[in-house]
Amino acid sequence: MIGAPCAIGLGGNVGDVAAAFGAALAALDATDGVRVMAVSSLYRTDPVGGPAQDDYLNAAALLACGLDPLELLAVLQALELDAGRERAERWGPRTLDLDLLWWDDRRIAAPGLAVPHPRLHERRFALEPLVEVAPRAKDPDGASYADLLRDLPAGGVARLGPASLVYDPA
Ligand code: A4P
Ligand code: MG
Repeated sequence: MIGAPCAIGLGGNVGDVAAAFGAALAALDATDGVRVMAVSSLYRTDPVGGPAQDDYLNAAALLACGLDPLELLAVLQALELDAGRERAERWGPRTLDLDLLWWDDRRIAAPGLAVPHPRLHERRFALEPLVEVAPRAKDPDGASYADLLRDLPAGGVARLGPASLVYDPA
């Protein structure tokens, strides 16, 4: 399959988040022009920002994408809606957050889409799974995400188990 290497971050803290991750990745892999190439371990992470809230689960996936970035964002947002729809009223709006973290060597500043994700470099919960699936990825200025991760304070992110906890296509 021909497509640009890019990576998404998956997050959530309401409902069966691991199941939502698996369903979203299966749907992505079944989308024309998108292939899931690698999936990270599952991480339990301290919430960053926002109100007092439960711990998150986070993961990342490396994709090969023949869509353009705004088309992929639309797919991601539709999958967020699918995941949130069932319990939206009782549990609040978000069981699943799908962020486009990185797109090869591209920097994108479009209405509604900033790539690399503007807060990626400061968030261990996003960088750690990203580096797992794309260990040589660099930001468009040439800074290695593995190096940026090493410079972040430790803590707040615990690896729960292997990628098969996130997505097991077998
Ligand atoms: N948008 C712009 N660029 C992007 C991108 N690269 N990927 C726009 C995805 N969306 C992008 O997103 C708000 C708008 O961002 C969208 O309309 C889209 O056009 P949203 O998903 O509706 O809202 P959000 O995610 O709550 O907003 P925001 O500001 O993106 O929040 P973050 O930065 O995603 O943070 N703590 C832990 N431990 N783990 C987490 O996963 N996540 C958040 C959310 C906070 N704390 C967390 C975690
Ligand atoms: Mg988001």
